[in-house]
Amino acid sequence: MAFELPSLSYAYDALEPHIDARTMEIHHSKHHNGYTTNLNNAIADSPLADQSIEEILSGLDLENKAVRNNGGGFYNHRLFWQVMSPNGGGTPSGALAEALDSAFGSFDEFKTAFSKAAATQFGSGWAWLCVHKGGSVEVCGTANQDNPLMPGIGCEGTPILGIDVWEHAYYLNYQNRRPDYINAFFNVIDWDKVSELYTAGV
Ligand code: MN3
Repeated sequence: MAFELPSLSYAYDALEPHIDARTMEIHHSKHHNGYTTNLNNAIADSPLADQSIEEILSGLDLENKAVRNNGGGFYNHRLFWQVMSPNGGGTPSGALAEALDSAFGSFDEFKTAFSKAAATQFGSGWAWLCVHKGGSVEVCGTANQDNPLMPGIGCEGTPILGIDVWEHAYYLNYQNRRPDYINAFFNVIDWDKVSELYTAGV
């Protein structure tokens, strides 16, 4: 089964003014579509073609650059679209809120740590909030299309929130002002979805 570009559950302009429609359209229909096509080409006629994306990434040979870059790109963007919503923003509640308080002291301190990871990722990459078995959470960053599912990447757990800090994610609207984009991202985070992923990953 080939992987398919997932459709968004909202329109390209639904996240405005925080993320503009043109950026969303290019990001989804060109960038994510490209990763999906290239992933399928990279795994065709190999044993990987029968695996889930989670299995492919957790068992990845990091020297397999085609699968590392495109499998990462496929998975990372799929998560990215899911954790944003036109009805997003605010703060989480319940078990996730408690886990953030436990790890960081408060939601605001979590936001500072996550924003710092996103802002200080040199060049292209992602910042993540991950859950570990048992329920603890951590913030980390990865380069390019790497993610915490990949073995030995220096960042562990299951990603439940991720922000794309490649310039293609914000340059049309924010140019070099990555911190403004990161701040705006907090206005579209779907904490209900992140909580659902937290519960599934505990
Ligand atoms: Mn991207």
